[in-house]
Amino acid sequence: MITGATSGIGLATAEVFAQNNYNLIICGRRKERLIQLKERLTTNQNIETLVFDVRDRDEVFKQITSLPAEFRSIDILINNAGNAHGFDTIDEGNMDDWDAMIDINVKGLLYVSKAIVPGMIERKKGHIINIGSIAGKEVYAKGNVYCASKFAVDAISAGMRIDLNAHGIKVSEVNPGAVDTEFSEVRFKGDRSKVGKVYDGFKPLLAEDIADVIYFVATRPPHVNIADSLILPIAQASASLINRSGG
Ligand code: NDP
Ligand code: 8X3
Repeated sequence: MITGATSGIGLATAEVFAQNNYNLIICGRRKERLIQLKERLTTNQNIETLVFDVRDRDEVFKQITSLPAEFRSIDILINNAGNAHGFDTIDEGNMDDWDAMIDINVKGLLYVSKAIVPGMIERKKGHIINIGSIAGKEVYAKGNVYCASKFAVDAISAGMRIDLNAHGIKVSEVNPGAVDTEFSEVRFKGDRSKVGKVYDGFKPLLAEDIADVIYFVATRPPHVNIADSLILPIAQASASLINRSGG
């Protein structure tokens, strides 16, 4: 099950797993995109779509419990849905943006996990892969609340790993640096003058690069857990140091 499969990293991840014949549950708010993706990816495997906003706790549970019987035993949960909203100093931050980041990136991830983890515990089997960020390892200027939401993902991942240790459930975290997706469109609310500058002068990661890592993490032997990983474009040395001399 992949949340945020309508775009970017989640979509590329759905493609990789589909190519490898996994049955998939693809989730997001944009229903049309999910339907098209299902049509495009379906070959021999089964693909189910679930349309819900991860912020809506009741809807999260309603949708997940409505899954047909053959989809209820979720083996791998990829908690990917999330975004940055806004890029402001703390005094200038928009409180609706703060709510969105905390409600989606943190609470949404918790709601989805809460709906799925008890089944994994019952089956004594499962793998949760949380998509964090370099922003969950280092704070950068104007990153404040987005960084806080991803630091929370980092803490929740470590906490899950401890609490689920006795149940044989793997918990992994994949933390990308700059990836060229719809992420900056969302962060800058479609302002092309700002979006266009984010990847100026260097080659960012592609969603496919992260999808490959997620697939690798998900397909290690049963005794191996890649607990944490940080993936950067070669031009990026830290959250705030990117060599933009690449033209
Ligand atoms: P995109 O904007 O391309 O994709 C975001 C996905 O999240 C979409 O499928 C969107 O689906 C889904 N989503 C957003 N809000 C909600 C919501 N309220 N309810 C349900 N689904 C939601 O960005 P990325 O692919 O880059 O982002 C994926 C993850 O990777 C995020 O967690 C992001 O923080 C993280 N990340 C991204 C980096 C980057 O540089 N791009 C770097 C590090 C981490 P829909 O709108 O249809 O609901
Ligand atoms: C996305 C990467 O550096 O824009 O999580 O915060 S960054």
